Amino acid sequence: MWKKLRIPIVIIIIFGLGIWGFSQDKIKQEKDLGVSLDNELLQHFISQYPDNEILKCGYEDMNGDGTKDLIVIFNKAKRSNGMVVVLDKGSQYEITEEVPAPIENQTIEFKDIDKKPPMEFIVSGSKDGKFGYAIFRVEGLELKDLFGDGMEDCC
Ligand SMILES: [Ca+2]
Ligand SMILES: [Ca+2]
Repeated sequence: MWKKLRIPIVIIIIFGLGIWGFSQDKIKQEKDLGVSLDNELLQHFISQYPDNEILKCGYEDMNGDGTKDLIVIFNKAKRSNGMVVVLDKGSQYEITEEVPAPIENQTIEFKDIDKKPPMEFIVSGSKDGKFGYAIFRVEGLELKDLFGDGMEDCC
């Protein structure tokens, strides 16, 4: 009796673990990115940077024109990450210049630090246990680094 059942049970367990692992991956991916994969700005980024893994996103109006824009932190090469903002200009999307981004534990926080539009954002992260952060503002297609500490150690 048990001999006959053993193989089907093993198959069911392996198959079940596979589905569970896949669904966990999907949940993790969507949760970690900070935005859903079908976001149009994210899709635009993917079309322009097809080979870069996306690590973290932030979805807010970053240039004060009333449309939400997308901050994207992505992998460029081994231990080298970059960040851009995809701006939603209504009829078209524009991508800002690229700046270096932290290697690990990236977070994006929105804060209007000077109480004047547009909203600023704070990027923090680490590399080999060294923590750093910087405050950015989108000016035109430039990502202006307003203030920061330790970014050169974590990017
Ligand atoms: Ca905007
Ligand atoms: Ca501001």
